[in-house]
Amino acid sequence: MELWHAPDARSFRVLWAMEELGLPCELHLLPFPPRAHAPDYLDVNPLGTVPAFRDGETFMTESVAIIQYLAARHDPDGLGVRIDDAAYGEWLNWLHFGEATLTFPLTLVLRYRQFEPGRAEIVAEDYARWFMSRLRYPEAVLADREWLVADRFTAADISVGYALLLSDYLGLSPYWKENTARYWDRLHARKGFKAAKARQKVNLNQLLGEFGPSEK
Ligand SMILES: N[C@@H](CCC(=O)N[C@@H](CS)C(=O)NCC(=O)O)C(=O)O
Repeated sequence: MELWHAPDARSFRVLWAMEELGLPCELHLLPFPPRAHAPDYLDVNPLGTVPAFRDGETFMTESVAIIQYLAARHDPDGLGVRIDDAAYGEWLNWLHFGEATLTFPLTLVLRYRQFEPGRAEIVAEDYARWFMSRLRYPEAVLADREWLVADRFTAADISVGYALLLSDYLGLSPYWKENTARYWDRLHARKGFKAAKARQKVNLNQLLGEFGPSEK
């Protein structure tokens, strides 16, 4: 298996799942955004986004679909939830919630606060609030659960956990409520999380040097 990844981008979900599962993978670390700093990457993934993932003939570019694929193929009773399990629908819902509902608003905060400040501060502000209001759902569910679904750590926790990682990076963690903050403590104490963090550790200048600046 091969994974194209930029530190702490959504491809972190896949790296984290790989480490939880102990699966070997060839890791291609990219500077962010790859379309500017690693133009050759467009030959691998014409979208220019990370993750990109290859497993034999299978090529995928959606982080949550990839962790669902890995869970179903390699750990259906661990990271995965089987189709005939009563928790299956709820598991799918959390998987998608992590990306579609939680990560999407954060990308607007990231863009208009970090990458293009001064262009649309109101959008960043609105979507930071949007994100906080969407956190109400996991906050409520986590009142009496350690993990989101199926009474165990699953790929759904990786999906939602990544959104928490990004919101922490964006300075929103002081606004999390108690259950969410405790859940985050459990998530980043995991061996798989720490191993993924260690594996992506790279000197940014080294990465940029390797790929070279680009006009594209
Ligand atoms: N829905 C996709 C989104 C992929 C995506 O947009 N990744 C961002 C990084 S978090 C990216 O590569 N952006 C670079 C760009 O847009 O050029 C997923 O979950 O994998």
